[in-house]
Amino acid sequence: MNYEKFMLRAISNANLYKFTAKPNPVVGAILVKDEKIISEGYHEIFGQNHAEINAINNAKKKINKEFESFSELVLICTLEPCSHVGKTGSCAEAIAKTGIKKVVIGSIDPNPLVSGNGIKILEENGIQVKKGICADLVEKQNRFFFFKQKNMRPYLTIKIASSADGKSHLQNKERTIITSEASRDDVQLLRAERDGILTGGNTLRSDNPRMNARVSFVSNQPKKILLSSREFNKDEFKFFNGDCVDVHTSSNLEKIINFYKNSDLCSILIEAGPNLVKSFIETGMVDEIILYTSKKILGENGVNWFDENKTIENYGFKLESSYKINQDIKQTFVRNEKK
Ligand code: AOF
Ligand code: ZN
Repeated sequence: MNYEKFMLRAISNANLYKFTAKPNPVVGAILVKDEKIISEGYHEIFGQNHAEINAINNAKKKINKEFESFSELVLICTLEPCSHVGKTGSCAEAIAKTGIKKVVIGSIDPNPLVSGNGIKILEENGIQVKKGICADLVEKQNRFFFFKQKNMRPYLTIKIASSADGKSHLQNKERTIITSEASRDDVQLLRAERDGILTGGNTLRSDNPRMNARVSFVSNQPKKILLSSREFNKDEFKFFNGDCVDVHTSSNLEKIINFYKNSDLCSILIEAGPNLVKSFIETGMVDEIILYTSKKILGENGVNWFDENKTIENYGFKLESSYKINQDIKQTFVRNEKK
């Protein structure tokens, strides 16, 4: 059987649910009989059925029509079926119960709760397991999830909007809009793609931001995180807006990020002012910086993003991609050493 063909289909269709499955990985499962697809299932919504369960339930509708017994079917799944009972039951146990005899897996699940244990359950039940089909693609499409499990902390991205002369905003002025509407729409996508969004008390007070992902499709919203040692009245700020916000009063940034090591969050977008951004970069924990630069000049009254003679490159980042968004330039920098 051409496993790769079905695996590529499962990987590609799983991705359709990336905004509603997050912070869970996207996962796809296909049941095949003699090169023919009997059913498919995907992890569509965070907290709901895993892919394998959806594929099995969809196949049950065809039993005694397109096949007689699950033992005739091969299960192709992009990620190792889970062994644990989480928000839903264990997929490996559910697969074993059906009588399926062969399972083909894309990648091992890096989640320490599962890693290798799902395969163990399958094999203990006499199921033949083949693994490692297109594993690199599964890892790539779930890059934040894999990063989090390997590094025991969320992937950190800093977003910066800068004037042509390297400034963040005008001194003693409320919100300064620097980049174009198109660039600001692009930021909404960055927010939708990530699991958390973090800002500081200064940005909260000067900009009164909402910091939700305003996109024109259904997306799970990033969890809001605020760093502020000062007291404030929640009713005065749009950031709270009935949402459950994590407020950290500590100034120990490593400790704050490590707080998320056992959470669901696999990625956090940091949208803050120059002081907090600089402090984060200095921790050495930042993985990516996305810089939007406009043609506007803020001049002498502008506040610099970085100190004189400091650039993103000499903080240890390298340019990965750049392109124009109308008159603005978007550049993505990643940390020099490979994670
Ligand atoms: C699977 N199939 O479709 C997915 C899996 O909180 P829960 O119960 O939804 O479990 C989430 C964990 O399950 C997630 O961290 C990852 O290890 C695994 N995801 N496993 O067998 C799926 N989405
Ligand atoms: Zn599962």
